[in-house]
Amino acid sequence: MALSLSNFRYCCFALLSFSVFCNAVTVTYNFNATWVTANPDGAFPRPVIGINNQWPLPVVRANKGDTIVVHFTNLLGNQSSSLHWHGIYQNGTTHMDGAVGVSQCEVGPGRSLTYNFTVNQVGTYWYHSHINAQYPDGIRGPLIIEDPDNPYADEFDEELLLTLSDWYHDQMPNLMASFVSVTNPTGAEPVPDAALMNDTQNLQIKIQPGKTYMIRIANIAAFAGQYFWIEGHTMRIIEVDGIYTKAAEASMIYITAAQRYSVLVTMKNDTSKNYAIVGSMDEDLFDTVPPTLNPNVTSFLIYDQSKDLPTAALLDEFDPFDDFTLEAYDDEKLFENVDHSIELTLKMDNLGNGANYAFFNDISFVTPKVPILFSALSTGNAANNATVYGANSNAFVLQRGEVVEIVLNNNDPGKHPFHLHGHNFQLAWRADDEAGDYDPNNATFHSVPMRRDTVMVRPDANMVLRFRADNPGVWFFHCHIEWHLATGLAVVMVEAPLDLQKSLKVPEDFIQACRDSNTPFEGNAAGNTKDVFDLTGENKSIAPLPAGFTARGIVALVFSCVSAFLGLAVIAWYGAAPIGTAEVASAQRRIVESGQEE
Ligand SMILES: *[C@@H]1O[C@H](CO)[C@@H](O)[C@H](O)[C@H]1NC(C)=O
Ligand SMILES: *[C@@H]1O[C@H](CO)[C@@H](O)[C@H](O)[C@H]1NC(C)=O
Ligand SMILES: *[C@@H]1O[C@H](CO)[C@@H](O)[C@H](O)[C@H]1NC(C)=O
Ligand SMILES: *[C@@H]1O[C@H](CO)[C@@H](O)[C@H](O)[C@H]1NC(C)=O
Ligand SMILES: *[C@@H]1O[C@H](CO)[C@@H](O)[C@H](O)[C@H]1NC(C)=O
Ligand SMILES: *[C@@H]1O[C@H](CO)[C@@H](O)[C@H](O)[C@H]1NC(C)=O
Ligand SMILES: *[C@@H]1O[C@H](CO)[C@@H](O)[C@H](O)[C@H]1NC(C)=O
Ligand SMILES: *[C@@H]1O[C@H](CO)[C@@H](O)[C@H](O)[C@H]1NC(C)=O
Ligand SMILES: *[C@@H]1O[C@H](CO)[C@@H](O)[C@H](O)[C@H]1NC(C)=O
Ligand SMILES: *[C@@H]1O[C@H](CO)[C@@H](O)[C@H](O)[C@H]1NC(C)=O
Ligand SMILES: [Cu+2]
Repeated sequence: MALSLSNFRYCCFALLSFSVFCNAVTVTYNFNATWVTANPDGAFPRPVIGINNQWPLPVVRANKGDTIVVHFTNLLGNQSSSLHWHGIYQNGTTHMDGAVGVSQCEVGPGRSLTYNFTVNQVGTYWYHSHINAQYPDGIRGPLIIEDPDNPYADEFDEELLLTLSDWYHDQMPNLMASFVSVTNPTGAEPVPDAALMNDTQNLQIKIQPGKTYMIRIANIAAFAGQYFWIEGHTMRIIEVDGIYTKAAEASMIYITAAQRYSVLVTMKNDTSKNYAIVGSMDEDLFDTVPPTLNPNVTSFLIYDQSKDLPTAALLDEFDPFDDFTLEAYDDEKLFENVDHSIELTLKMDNLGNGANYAFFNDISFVTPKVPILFSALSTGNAANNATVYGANSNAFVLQRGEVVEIVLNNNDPGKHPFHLHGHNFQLAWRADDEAGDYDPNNATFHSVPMRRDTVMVRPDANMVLRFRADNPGVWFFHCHIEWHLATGLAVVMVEAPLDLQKSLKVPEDFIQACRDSNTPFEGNAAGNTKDVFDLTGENKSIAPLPAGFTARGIVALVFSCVSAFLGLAVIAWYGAAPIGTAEVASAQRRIVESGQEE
């Protein structure tokens, strides 16, 4: 890390105008993405994606007001990459957001580009690549913005940082191939092999008795939310996803993939014992729990190195703190007058290849040919019409300053942690499990709601998020379970595109990344610059299954395919075709073919 000399000029200028920015500097990192070998759960070493031949990844750290510059080079050799700064608003720099296909083109092997953005926010964040379900292979790490004016500064002595995550022994491209497959018609997600804390297990944390620590906890997992508690100690929650909260006591918290918490923990004076810190992956998320899985990970608060490490007590049930009850520290009131309400209905279903996909309003997101930001910048006034972003982009155009509400109905029995880029949002309402679709007459609003950037909707239930469209840009809104993003659980907010056209100049290295990867960077989603309402040739999702053809039928088919009577079974299916509809027969044939390709 090197501090740039240009700080001086910036600082002097700032001194003349707003002294508050006087200490702002540019924090510069050179990051090479490289393959390294790691063995965080002690099972066996595997290739992981590191930075500068190092894994776990370096912590990116800056102060409020600083500019972060990351010279990023992809030295992986065999995969494209990018870096997304999770929770950073990128106000004025939406092209630095790192989401491939949304705000930038992929950084191909051997290619470089420079991320450059100013952080006028504080708190606990993280960074990860945002392409092809890649980050669970290792390219994810903490990003901390220190606050010189932390309102809780007088209440703690020291700061600690802990990450949580899930860990797979296999690499993502292999796992993706088996997940998105006719042989997995129910869409059962690969179950992690282990839980990690700070990218290891049994971490010993030496603490000083009597002191109070602010512990930053970031779940940088692919999939699993974790229950988190510290035996013998209570936590006071003071921050969620970069937003200070009124302090709230909790004995256990639930941290979904991509969420962060800061908690204050006061250590005992008594040094006669050490204590376990426990993370426990939420097994409700897993379709089947392998008998060998240990969902738990332990670290230890070390009061006295000479004393034993305790064995964590086993709990029969989990009773975590409900983050809906938190209040924002700054007392920002619930936005009452909604200008633009967007209803999103979530479902999981099969497409014509027999694999399982995720949908919002019956659309499964597919990366468009032209990254959405580039379409917004190059389609003139038509950028205000969502049509130009393509049939599978699920784009919503927002006008500057309007209060936007997302009503999310989860018609799926799974829990989903949703993340909005470019903003935090108010959690106006969240229903209990099985509540069904949103009913405004049966919802309770808090006058000062909790705000954050990632929040979980409960199974077969609903929630309502609100935010102000005060940040022109192109912002992904998606489930942060990487399996679900990869199968389309996303929409895109195109915020004030005509303002972007006036104010934004995309740097040459970002355009070069498009050229290098043969990605068109002008025109509508199909790359059409002449008639932006003609989307011929756009990327689309796989055609749906013919009506009446179910996942259950596919399971039966798969079993018949893998049986020893493969030939016979196929003949039987074809033979049956005349008495079914021709459509069904052809769908079956396609599935048989793709099954055989496996
Ligand atoms: C990144 O890789 C380049 C090319 O191999 C090398 O010159 C440079 O020193 C590397 N940077 C870091 C920080 O490791
Ligand atoms: C890319 O290279 C790494 C390191 O050699 C290897 O482990 C990995 O399987 C390769 N991945 C792909 C998709 O080729
Ligand atoms: C980062 O962006 C600022 C503001 O646009 C610019 O002045 C500076 O030169 C950029 N730094 C780098 C290293 O590109
Ligand atoms: C966890 O790891 C980060 C580096 O990734 C390090 O800065 C931090 O101190 C570690 N936390 C503890 C409690 O050891
Ligand atoms: C630890 O000792 C200090 C100093 O005597 C006291 O102020 C504090 O309340 C004690 N803490 C606890 C948790 O008992
Ligand atoms: C993991 O921890 C939970 C909570 O204490 C407990 O119920 C469960 O039995 C533990 N599982 C294993 C495999 O130890
Ligand atoms: C969509 O188009 C881009 C090229 O711009 C391509 O890289 C990508 O793989 C396509 N995606 C799908 C799902 O077809
Ligand atoms: C967007 O463009 C399409 C195609 O030209 C048109 O049918 C539709 O009415 C337009 N929508 C709006 C809101 O202008
Ligand atoms: C309101 O929602 C709760 C679940 O959140 C449900 O039990 C109750 O029946 C609903 N009441 C009405 C009037 O719909
Ligand atoms: C972006 O900056 C503008 C002022 O330049 C401010 O009004 C707005 O609240 C900011 N938005 C976010 C999300 O930080
Ligand atoms: Cu999900």
